[in-house]
Amino acid sequence: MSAPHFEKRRKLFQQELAKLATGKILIAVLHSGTKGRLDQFYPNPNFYYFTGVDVPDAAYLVLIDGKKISEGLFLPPSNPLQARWDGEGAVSAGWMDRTGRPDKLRLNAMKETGFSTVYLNSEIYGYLERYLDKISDVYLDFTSDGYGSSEYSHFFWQKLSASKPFMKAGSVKNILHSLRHSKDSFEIGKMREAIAITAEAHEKIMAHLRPGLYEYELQAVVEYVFTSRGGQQNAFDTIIGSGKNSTVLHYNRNEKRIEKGDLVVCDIGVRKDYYCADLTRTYPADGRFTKKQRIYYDIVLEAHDRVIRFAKAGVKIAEINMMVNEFYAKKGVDKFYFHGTSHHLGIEAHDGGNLEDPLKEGAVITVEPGLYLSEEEIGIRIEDDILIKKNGCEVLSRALTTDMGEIEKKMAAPRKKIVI
Ligand SMILES: [Mn+2]
Repeated sequence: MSAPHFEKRRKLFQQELAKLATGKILIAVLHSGTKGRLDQFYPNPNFYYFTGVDVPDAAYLVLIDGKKISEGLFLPPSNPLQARWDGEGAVSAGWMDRTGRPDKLRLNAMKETGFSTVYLNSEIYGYLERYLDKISDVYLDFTSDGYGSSEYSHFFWQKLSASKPFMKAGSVKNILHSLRHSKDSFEIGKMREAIAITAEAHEKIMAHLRPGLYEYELQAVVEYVFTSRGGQQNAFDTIIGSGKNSTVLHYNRNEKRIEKGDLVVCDIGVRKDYYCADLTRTYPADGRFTKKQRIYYDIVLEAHDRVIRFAKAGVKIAEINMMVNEFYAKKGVDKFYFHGTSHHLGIEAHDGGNLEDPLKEGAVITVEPGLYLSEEEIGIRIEDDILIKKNGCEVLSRALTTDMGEIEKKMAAPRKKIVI
């Protein structure tokens, strides 16, 4: 946890909420989510973005009361019995003695998180009781896109609205999208790390790929790299689609034997220190592209390069999509393309954001045109991650080649055996 980053973000969030309050009393609550019994816990991205706290059953509350803005972090209690199963959480609520002195656990939580107000999670309703009669609006995280589940917010709302039927619920979705749109240098640094690991996994694919391997064997190579470089988890399920499967956008069964002549679409990404990479390359199984594959690869690569020349602050993702569609139409291949070209990338593999909002400096988006000819078993997608700048963009994944000649050169090397 690096408290200053998170505190700065919270201040901006509070300023936006204060605008919404227009003099009324308003509260906003974000939840970290719950942990499935045998699942790895992963915090709700919005909650994490503002707190840096990675524990289940926690909440972040903001109360706007005129000029007065208060915030609180609600944490689970320390539970030694549970800790024998799940380990002790990074922080827990601890308690205050009767004179209002925090104990060791609470002091630790305050120090680690940078919050001066830490409560026990079960105190949240009691805290709200004091204001319930005066609050008219409750803002909750009803975003359902991406990783964050809004389940907890719905539950919370049900409970609140049962006792206060006239209360209005609002969603913090738009505020979150706009705050998370531009990445700061800390975030971009993290994404560079995730991208470097993911690019390395692509290099390993180019060293191992040959006909006769199963798609899952390449998946294992990829995820070996991710895990052994300290990745937390996959940013999304690894996609290794060969032959016909290369034409299925989110194919992730990875169970087919790779045959001679197949194209292999590899759409992969690691999550490292909470930040994601998302990189796709398309490789020929036997190291040489066929004539026909080259024709379509060239078209996809040209679409990809055009977007990279076009992208800069002020451009909308909707305009990028349109540009690619028009280019494909001119080439007569638009019927083989049926997805968007770009999405935001960050704490989530698909960060939220409106396609019609002009991109700002510091936004990180993917560029991933493709073409999918299912009858010919030709699926091609080339995806890079770019950082939007004032007058252009930086390709964060530039080190990973998109060039057919380069790919063939690398794949001409003797094939590495998968031995672990
Ligand atoms: Mn993508």
